[in-house]
Amino acid sequence: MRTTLSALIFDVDGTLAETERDAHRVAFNETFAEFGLNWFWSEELYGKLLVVTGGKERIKFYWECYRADTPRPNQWETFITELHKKKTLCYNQKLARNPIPLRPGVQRLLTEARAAGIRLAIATTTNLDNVAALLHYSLSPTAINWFEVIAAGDVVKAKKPASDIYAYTLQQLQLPPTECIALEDSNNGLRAALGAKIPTVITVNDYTRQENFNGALLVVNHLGEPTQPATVLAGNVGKIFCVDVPLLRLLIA
Ligand code: XBP
Ligand code: MG
Repeated sequence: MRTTLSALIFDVDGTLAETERDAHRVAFNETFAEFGLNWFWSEELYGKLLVVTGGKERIKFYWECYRADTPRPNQWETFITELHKKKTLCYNQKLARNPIPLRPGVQRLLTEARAAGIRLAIATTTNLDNVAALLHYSLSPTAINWFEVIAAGDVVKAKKPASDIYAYTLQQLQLPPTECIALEDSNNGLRAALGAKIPTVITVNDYTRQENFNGALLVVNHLGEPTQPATVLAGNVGKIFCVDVPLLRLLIA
């Protein structure tokens, strides 16, 4: 019996759009300046910090491992929460001013999946405000309604690479993992999806290209457009032009 493809579950940062370097990183730096912290996350340093998912978690990690010399305020956790609230505001304002384009093939695949009656969901470490802003400014003001489930940020306790966000998404969709495909860009994301037993397609980007993607169904440079073919980096599919619905159905059949 063939397995049905019932849902696609998308990661956001690095998968839908290249938000990390030019939007999240910039928003963190703007916020540090506003809070009087003489910290600056260069593109290179940010690549190293991406090992930790979640903005609040990343700030704490940097403080502990790179800037133990910066005195901690009495209410450290509260300070980090406030810092992160401001960062979210900066990020949202930034996307409103300069929308980050979706990666090749993202809009095409979302549109094809909707037309084929495949359900859509999001499983991300970033927070809901950021997801809503990206969808609004980079896809369409109503695109948030395309997704039946948006599992984001602190809705689960343990962020990726823990599988909690994917387990939560499956539970909301009421689907077994074998009827879903996750789309991710990072090793942290792959581990999270595989931890929930969801077959996973990887679209690499500059920050994640060198990571380990063992266990992925397919690894490509991007999802591909008819005018911008995808390159297969790993996976037994021969030459393809795009990651489309028929290919995804074949991959899990
Ligand atoms: C995304 C993240 C997030 C963003 C920042 O990972 O790690 O931390 O960088 O978002 P993934 P917040 O793509 O695997 O979901 O500041 O809102 O946490
Ligand atoms: Mg990602």
